[in-house]
Order: sequence, then C-alpha cells, then structure tokens
Amino acid sequence: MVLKLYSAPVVGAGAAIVALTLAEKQVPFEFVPVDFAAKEHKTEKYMAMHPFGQVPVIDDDGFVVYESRAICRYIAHKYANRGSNLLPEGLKERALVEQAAAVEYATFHPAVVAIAKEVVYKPRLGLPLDQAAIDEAVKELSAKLDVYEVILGKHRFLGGDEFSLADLCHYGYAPMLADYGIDIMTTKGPNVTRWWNELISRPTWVKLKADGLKSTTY
Ligand SMILES: N[C@@H](CCC(=O)N[C@@H](CS)C(=O)NCC(=O)O)C(=O)O
Repeated sequence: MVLKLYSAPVVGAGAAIVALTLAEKQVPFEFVPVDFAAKEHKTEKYMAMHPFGQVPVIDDDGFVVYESRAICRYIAHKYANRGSNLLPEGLKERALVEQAAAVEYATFHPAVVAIAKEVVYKPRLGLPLDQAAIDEAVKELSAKLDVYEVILGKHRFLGGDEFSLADLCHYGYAPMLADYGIDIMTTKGPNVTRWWNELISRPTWVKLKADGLKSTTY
C-alpha cells in the first residue's frame, strides 16, 4: 500500500520537510488532507495516530510515525539506496550530519519559529503586529546565522560538502521569511547567502513549491 501523508494542504512547517524528503527519495505517496477548520486533527480517529493531535503523520502500510524530523529520518533510512543520500554511511560523516541536524532543531528552529509566530501566524489570527517582538526574534536568529556563516565558510553544506538531512530540515519555516519581508537568509553574509540560495533553488524544492502538496507518483 502506498505511503500516506496526513497534513494540512500547505507546503510549510513539518509537512514541507516530509514532502521534500519524499521527493528527494522519489517515494510515491498519497496526500491525505487534514481539515483544521473542522478540527479533524483532534478527532479520536486521528489522535489514535498522533496523540498530540498535530500534523504531519505518515502511515506506511499500517506503520504510523509522527514528528516531522523522525518521519524524515525513517524515510531516509528506509530508502537509503534511492534518490539523494541524505544520511551518509560513514560513522564520522554521519555524526557531523547529526550534529548539524541537532543544531537545526535546538537552535535554528526555535529562533525561526519565533519570527514566524509574529509575522505569519499572529496576523492570520487577526492579532496586531508587535514590532518589538519581531525585532527581538530577528536579532535572535541573526546571532545563530552569524555562527552558520563561520560553519558554512568551512564546507558547502551544514554537515559537510554534501546536501543532507541537516540542510533539509531548514525548509520548514525559513522559506516563509522572505515572503513576509524578512530577508535575513540572504543578507547576513556571503556563506549563508550562497548556502540558502542553493537550498531554495534545489529542483525538488522548486517543484514542491510550484505543485503544492499533492499525491505523487514516480
Ligand atoms: N514538532 C512537530 C510539530 C507539529 C506541529 O506543531 N504541527 C502543527 C502544524 S505546523 C499542528 O498540527 N498544530 C495544530 C495543533 O497543535 O493543534 C513536528 O515537527 O511534527
């Protein structure tokens, strides 16, 4: 049975990185839209799959996984020999990719989500913009990107010279920033700018953004 991806019908947050992993690995999947307005993610049936009542979730022939980064890892391992190599085989190479992936989740992700909360989600809820909170959140991410600038001066991608799961996890929220007038990903320094431009022009990402979230065959 084809893998099912449950998500709201938007290329953003966890669904973006899961769909991108599936594209990089050329894994066909059925997209199952979850209706947030109808609170479908809080129904007993849905919460049997995801006890926190969130998206995304995958159902791989009856095997259910939630938490987007765990899903990406599962797909990267299961299809290790197909598509892009997102997790290198060598012990040390793998450790460096995992190091960069841990930095993404522990450091980059909270900083970028803080901005998204202010500029993306508050306006959607009809709440006024809080410029001081936006400035503070941007300052926080800027400090993280100063360190990325040094790291990316040593190698092409965050975990080494190859694109990996560590880079891939950055597509959750950061691509939204420019859409909301925050150009931090391409104005910090030459290394971050080079890396980010390479990420956002990756063909799998360009296609996913253009096509939106939909069932895919290869
Ligand atoms: N760490 C989780 C975050 C999941 C999450 O926050 N999902 C949001 C959508 S982006 C959601 O389902 N929100 C609805 C809710 O929490 O009720 C992951 O990466 O999968």
